[in-house]
Amino acid sequence: MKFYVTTPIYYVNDRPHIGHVYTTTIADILARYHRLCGDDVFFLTGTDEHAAKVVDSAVERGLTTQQWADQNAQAFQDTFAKLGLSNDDFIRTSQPRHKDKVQQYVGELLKTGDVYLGEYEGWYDAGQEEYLPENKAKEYEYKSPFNGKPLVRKKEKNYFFRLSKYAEPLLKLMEENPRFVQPDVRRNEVMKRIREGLNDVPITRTGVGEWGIKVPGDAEHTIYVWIDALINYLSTVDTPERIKYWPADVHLLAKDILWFHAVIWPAMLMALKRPLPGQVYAHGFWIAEGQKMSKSLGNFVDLEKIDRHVAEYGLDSLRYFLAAYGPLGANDSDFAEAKFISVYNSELANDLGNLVNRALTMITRYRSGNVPSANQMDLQADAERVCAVYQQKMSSLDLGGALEAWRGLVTRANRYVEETAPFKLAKQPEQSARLDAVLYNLAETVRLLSVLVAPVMPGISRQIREQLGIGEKIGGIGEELRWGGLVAGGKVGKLAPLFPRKI
Ligand code: ME8
Repeated sequence: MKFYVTTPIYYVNDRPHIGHVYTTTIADILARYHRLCGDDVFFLTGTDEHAAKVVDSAVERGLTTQQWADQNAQAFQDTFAKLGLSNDDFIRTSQPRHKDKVQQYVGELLKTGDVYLGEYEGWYDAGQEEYLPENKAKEYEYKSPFNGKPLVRKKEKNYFFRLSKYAEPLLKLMEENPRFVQPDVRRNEVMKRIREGLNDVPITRTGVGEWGIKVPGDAEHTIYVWIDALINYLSTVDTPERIKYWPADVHLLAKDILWFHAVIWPAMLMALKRPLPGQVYAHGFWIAEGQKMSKSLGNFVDLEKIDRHVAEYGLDSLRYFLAAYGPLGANDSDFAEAKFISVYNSELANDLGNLVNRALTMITRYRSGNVPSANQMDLQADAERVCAVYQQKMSSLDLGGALEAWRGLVTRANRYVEETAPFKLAKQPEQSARLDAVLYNLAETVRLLSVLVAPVMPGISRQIREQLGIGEKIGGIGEELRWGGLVAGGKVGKLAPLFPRKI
C-alpha cells in the first residue's frame, strides 16, 4: 500500500519553533511506522513563501523578499535535517515546479467557471490575510481574533472561487465519512459552520507587487497565498512518477488552519475533479509552562531551547515526549520543563532503561551472554495483546495511546522480573531451566519493544537491538511482531545505559 502524509507548509517570515517541529515530527513518526509496515511512503513538508508578512518582514530587515525567504526556508530545512526528520521532499512555493502547477489548476477552474471575476467587499484581517464573514466580524467587535488589531473594510475586484456550490457535497462527505475530519470535536465545528452557509471566496488580490503567483492571463491579479499554499500537496506529486501517491492519506495540521484544509481544499479538489484526501487531522497547540507561547512573553520553545533538550536528553527523548504528551487530539499540551524531566527519568531512564539493562545484564552474567531457550512463554499473551493494541492505535493516529500500550508492556516485564526473581533462581542449580525461560521471555519482550518503539525513537531502538545482539535493521512488522522471533543461542552485545539519569 502507499501512504502519503503531509504537514502544513510553514511561513518563512520567521524561524522554526516547537510547533513546526512538533507537526513535522508526528508526520515523521507516521511515515516511519508505515515504512515499517512495508508501505510505499511519501512524506512531504515545506515552506509557504508568498504571504504579505514575508514581504513586510524582509523590508524591515533590509533584504529582498527572496533573500529573506531563502534564509528562512534554509533554516527550516537545516532544522529538520538536524532532527533526523525523514521527509521525502521539501516543497517551497517560490519554486517554478509549484508555481507552474498553481497556474495550471487555476486555469482549469477558470475554464469550468468555478473561478470567476467579481467584486468583493468585506472585513479583512490583515495579519491573517483573510476576510471574516459579517457575523464573525461582529462577534469579534470588528477586531482580529488573532492579534486584536481593527479589521479593515476592504473592497476589491477579485477572482472568486465558487465555494457556495460545494456546501452540500462537503456536508455529505463529512456525514458519510466521519474520519475525513478528525478529531470529532473539530469535525463538528466545521460541519456547524458549513451549515451556517458558504459564500464564494475571493482567491486573488491586486496591487501586491511581484511577489506571488499571477492569475494565468491576468497579471494584475495575484493568487491569494492560501490558495497557492494548499495546492502544494498536489503540485509536488503531480508528476508521472509521483502521481501514484495522490490522494494524500493524512493532512496533518493544527486547529488554527483547519477551515482551509477541511473546506476550501476539498472543495477545490472537487472542482478540479481530483480524488479527495483520506483525512484532515487537526491537532491542538503546545503552550509553554502553562501559558500561550507568544513573542511578547518571550516563552517560545525556540530552536535554542530545542537544541538544549536534544543535547542534554537526546533527540529520541524529545521525540518520545512530543509523541506521548503532545496535543494530538482535541486538547492543548503544556511543554513544561519539570514534566519533561519527570517523563525522562521515570518512563525512559527508570522503566525502559532499567528493563533493558537488567534483562541483558542477567543474560551476560548467568548465561555468558548467550540467549537461552525457553520451555514456557509467560509473557507471550501480554506481548501479543500490546502489539495488537499498538497497531490499532497507530493506524488511528493515537500515538499517545500506542505509547501507553507500549509502556504497559515495559511495566509488565519489569514486574515479571520482581515476580520471578531470576537473581534467586540463579543460586539454585535445579532451577536452571526455569531461569532460562525467564531470561528468554525478558529478552524476547525487549526485542518486541525495540520494534514497537522504532518509529518514535529510532536511535534508541537501534541501540537496544545492538545490545541484544540482533541486527539493527528491522524487517516487516508482521514478522517482527511475531512472538518467538528471537533465536536462542544468539549472543548479546556490549551493554551501556540507554538513558543516563538526570537530577
Ligand atoms: O499556517 N502548537 O503556517 P505557520 C502546535 N503557512 N503546533 C503548532 C503551534 C503550536 N503552538 N504553532 C504552530 C501556516 N504549529 C500556513 C500553512 S498549509 C497549506 C499553509 C504548527 O508557519 C501547526 O502545524 O503559521 C500549525 O498548523 C502550523 O505550525 C502553522 O504554521
